Amino acid sequence: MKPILYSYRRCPYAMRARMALKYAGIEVEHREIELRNKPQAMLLASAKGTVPVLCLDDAVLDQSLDIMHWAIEQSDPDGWKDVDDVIAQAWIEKNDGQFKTLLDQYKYPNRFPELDPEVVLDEALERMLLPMEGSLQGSQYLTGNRLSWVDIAIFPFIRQFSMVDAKQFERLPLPATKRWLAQQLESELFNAVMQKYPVWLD
Ligand SMILES: N[C@@H](CCC(=O)N[C@@H](CS)C(=O)NCC(=O)O)C(=O)O
Repeated sequence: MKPILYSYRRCPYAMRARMALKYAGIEVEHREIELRNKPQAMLLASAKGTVPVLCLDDAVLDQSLDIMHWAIEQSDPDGWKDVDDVIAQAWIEKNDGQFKTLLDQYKYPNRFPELDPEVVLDEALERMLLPMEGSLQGSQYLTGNRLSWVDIAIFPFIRQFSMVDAKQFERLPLPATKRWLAQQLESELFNAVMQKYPVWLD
């Protein structure tokens, strides 16, 4: 039986998992969910109620990074795994930690009336976007001159950031980051995982 993937099209965590699964050539039974109406079958598999969730014969993976790592353990045709673990971990912590918090603050200013949007943007620049820019000016990808799982894990979050206010993003001094982002946005892999599915119901 194929693994079952519970997913939500626009979720950046689900996107990174779908990209890794597709890259590894793993076919899944895709179950598109609504966050407001999660299927019981998904909650039975993983009570924490976040997507993505991958149900294997003998395990349930309910963290997007675990799904990515599992996928590239099965097959890694272009050497995504071939990275310095310390550097990889540092980027992931930056992204999934501080940057994700700032992204939510930037995206939903109404939920954070006490915060000054300009300060939020400055922090996002200082803590993530400018360090990324520095790195991407030195090499083509975040961990060197080859695409790795780290680029794929981070890309959906930068994409989301760039879409909050596209005009503002265009004005930011991030040429190398924009090149990196555009390359992923145009990739066959990304476009393949953005296909639309009807909502799956129990
Ligand atoms: N640490 C989790 C986070 C996943 C996550 O937070 N996903 C969001 C959607 S982007 C979610 O399912 N939220 C539950 C909800 O909104 O009810 C992972 O990496 O898989």
